[in-house]
Amino acid sequence: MTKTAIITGITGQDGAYLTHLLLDKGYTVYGTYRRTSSVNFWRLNELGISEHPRLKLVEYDLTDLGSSLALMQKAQPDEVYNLAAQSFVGVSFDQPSTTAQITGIGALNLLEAIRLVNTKIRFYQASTSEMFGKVQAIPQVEDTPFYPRSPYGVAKLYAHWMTVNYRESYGIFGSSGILFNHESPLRGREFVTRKITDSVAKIKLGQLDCMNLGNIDAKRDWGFAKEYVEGMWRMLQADEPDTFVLATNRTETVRDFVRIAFKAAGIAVEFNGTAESEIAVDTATGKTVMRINPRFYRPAEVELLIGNPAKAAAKLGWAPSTTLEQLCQMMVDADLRRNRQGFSF
Ligand code: NDP
Ligand code: GDR
Repeated sequence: MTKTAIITGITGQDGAYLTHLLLDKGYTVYGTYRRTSSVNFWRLNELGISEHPRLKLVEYDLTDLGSSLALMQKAQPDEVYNLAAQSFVGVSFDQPSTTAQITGIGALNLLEAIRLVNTKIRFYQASTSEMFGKVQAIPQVEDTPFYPRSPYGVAKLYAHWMTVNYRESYGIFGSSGILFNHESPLRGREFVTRKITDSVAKIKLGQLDCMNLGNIDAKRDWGFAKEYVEGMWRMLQADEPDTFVLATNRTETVRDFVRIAFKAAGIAVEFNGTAESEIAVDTATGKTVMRINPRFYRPAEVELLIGNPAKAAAKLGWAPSTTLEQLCQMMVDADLRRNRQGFSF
């Protein structure tokens, strides 16, 4: 029998990849987007699925419990993937209340709707390595203590514990995926990897002289988003609901990512200076192609993330396979193509 799924946040990176995956598996997908004056489905268009006959696009506000109830009653889904969020850590410091409402209470509204409409609906919560924040162990695993360092991390932690609580209180199949950073050519340009690959492409094409970054000492565990949405799906096909880390178990600094991205465009760089005066110089031309701008520093930083996905490997058969160099090459190539065409979302 074919299944029906709701995916909240279909206009985002993961929403697009997960929709593609579920449509391929024969699902009917209700993809939610929020009302704005100009909705943007560029990611669904890039994947060629925006007009798919089994994709139903529905307007939905996840801060509204009534909207969540109506959605659940209308779609009668087998599975719900809650990907919608105010997902940008930097913005969460400027908009902490909005972030709490969308990223925290939004998940609760969906859980409440499942409790009231049909407790057999399976629920996936998009949890995050940002919940580990000021890390208490290296590498981080499912039972590493949490210590969030931003309003976003705190809101996500609330949603995570609500998922666990509804599992234990009402027997709802609620699984929480603690996903480490995952990137792709569909990543938003406000996030550091895509900001870097888009800037590298523009510098290569002579459309930009230099990029400005914040803390390039931060270390992240970066994987490929397309592989991570497969892990989300596997979590809801398991016999029992649970919490799983998805990560690559490799960590690099933002500085390393800059170097790898320039290399992917055929440009060698060297770094000079320290702290706020650090720059990256194109070794062939002597031009400065990256400088630090403290505007991009955060009030509190997550310095080091590295996750061990051994539990997901053992219980879900999930493992990442794309290396950081391959991922970066894919992103730089896509941004070169888009910027050559004068199009870059
Ligand atoms: P994106 O920022 O690309 O997408 C977020 C989605 O949420 C967008 O579709 C956005 O819609 C939607 N959204 C935001 N606010 C609202 C609202 N008020 N009502 C309805 N929808 C809203 O995120 P990703 O795809 O990268 O991430 C997916 C989820 O996974 C997020 O919850 C994120 O926090 C989490 N996560 C992501 C990781 C990553 O590395 N990518 C790692 C761990 C967790 P719109 O287009 O209108 O803004
Ligand atoms: P993150 O991703 O905060 O890890 O959250 P982001 O790419 O924004 O930052 C990663 C690291 O890079 C540093 N940095 C900069 N970041 C941005 N955005 N812009 C800059 O110019 C810049 N310079 C340095 C940051 O300080 C940080 O240390 C992402 C989001 O997708 C979350 O939703 C998700 O939960 C986590 O990943 C896992």
